[in-house]
Amino acid sequence: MGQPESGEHRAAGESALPPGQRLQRGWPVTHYGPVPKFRPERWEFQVFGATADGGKHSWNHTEFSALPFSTVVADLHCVTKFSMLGAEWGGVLARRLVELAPPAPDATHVMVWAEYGFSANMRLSDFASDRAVFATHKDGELLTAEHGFPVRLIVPHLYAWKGPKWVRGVEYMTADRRGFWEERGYHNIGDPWAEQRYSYQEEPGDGPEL
Ligand SMILES: Nc1nc2c(c(=O)[nH]1)N[C@H]1C(S)=C(S)[C@@H](COP(=O)(O)O)O[C@H]1N2
Ligand SMILES: [Mo]
Repeated sequence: MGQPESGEHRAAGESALPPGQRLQRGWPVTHYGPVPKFRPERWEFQVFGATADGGKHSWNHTEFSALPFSTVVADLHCVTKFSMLGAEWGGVLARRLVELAPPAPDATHVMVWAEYGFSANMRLSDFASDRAVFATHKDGELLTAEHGFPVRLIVPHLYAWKGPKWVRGVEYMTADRRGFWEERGYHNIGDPWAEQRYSYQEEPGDGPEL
């Protein structure tokens, strides 16, 4: 069966568990490596790669904090099978950044880059979908350091590893390339509703050769 390009399987805020997931009370911390220290004077958010004007766009922390603020109610599904439902994420919509720093017409995918070189790739259509948000807040409060302060990505319709914490930039790409976990056995697309957990489940066309 074909997968939707950018699946919206239910209305915003409606709670349901994707197959194989269980409800988690509270909010565990899950990541690889240490929690980076935030240095506001050195922090910069960049959009680069295949941009429409060929240039790099960057925002310092003050500028990024002044971008239009939106909220999205969305769940978080970890591939290790816990889900957290109904959080309200506040921040900058990914599609707003796409408007401010548009991709070249031949850009098809993005790599979202975080501190220490962590990365996650996705289709530009997943990235620019309605509800993907660079969150600075959860339920009205600033994110804590271990949950990704100052900025993390939430892509509600993909597994949570597609949402890097401590994001520093977005690279527009004209061909797909695997990110950190996608190179290490996780599915290149990562739709939890289709249980796309592992790379061995990929079908031809789901991702670049491993
Ligand atoms: N930079 C970074 N972001 C990351 C990860 C990581 O290892 N490094 N892990 C991802 C995974 S697998 C999950 S489930 C979520 C967990 O977010 P949380 O710790 O806020 O619950 O963060 C994602 N973002
Ligand atoms: Mo995860």
